[in-house]
Amino acid sequence: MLHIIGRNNSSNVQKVLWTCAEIGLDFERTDFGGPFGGNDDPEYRAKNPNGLIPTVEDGDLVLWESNSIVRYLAAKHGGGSRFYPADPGARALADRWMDWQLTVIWPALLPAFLNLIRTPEDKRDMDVVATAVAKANAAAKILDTHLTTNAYLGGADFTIGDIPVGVVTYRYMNLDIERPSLPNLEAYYARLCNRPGYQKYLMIGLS
Ligand SMILES: N[C@@H](CCC(=O)N[C@@H](CS)C(=O)NCC(=O)O)C(=O)O
Repeated sequence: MLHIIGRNNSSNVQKVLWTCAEIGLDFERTDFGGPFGGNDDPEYRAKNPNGLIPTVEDGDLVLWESNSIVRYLAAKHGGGSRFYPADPGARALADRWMDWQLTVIWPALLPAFLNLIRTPEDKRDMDVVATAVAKANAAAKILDTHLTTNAYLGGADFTIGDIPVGVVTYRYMNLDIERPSLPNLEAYYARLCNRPGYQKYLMIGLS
């Protein structure tokens, strides 16, 4: 059975948990990282030299990098389905949003998340938060525009492209920040909130 190593409030672990729910894959999970520690254990570093979570074990295969894990699980269990399109063009149109999540929207929002959720109030740097929110709002407008003509990021269907950005969308929508008017992104978020896997693994609050 697939073994997922990582605490369940980690955005990168949540990508993997939600993917398993979408493709109906059973797994076991071990709490790890954050308050659970273990990141620097030599045994863990041998599996994941970054010392970060998640790491997954699938038989003899040991894999890290959450988006690569999502692609692997989709290919193994959902290859050719609408979730992971076989057509290279259709796949790339979805896949690009996974890279965009890693390089654009999450680096923009992360400093706000860390300050507002993981830092005691008297130690927060609100200038850092303001800069992060401005960048995240700019990225969110790109999403909102894309969603004027697409129900999901890869087009009409829910795909792998929605997993990483959907995880960030939960954080963006639930942080106590000022957002511009984003009607298409709000409608998209409402669609995600109807998905059982999103309800189970994302809608658990921010911590
Ligand atoms: N690019 C990596 C980043 C992994 C990462 O930064 N994980 C964070 C949690 S979201 C982590 O391990 N933080 C230290 C910890 O939780 O102990 C991935 O996508 O898997």
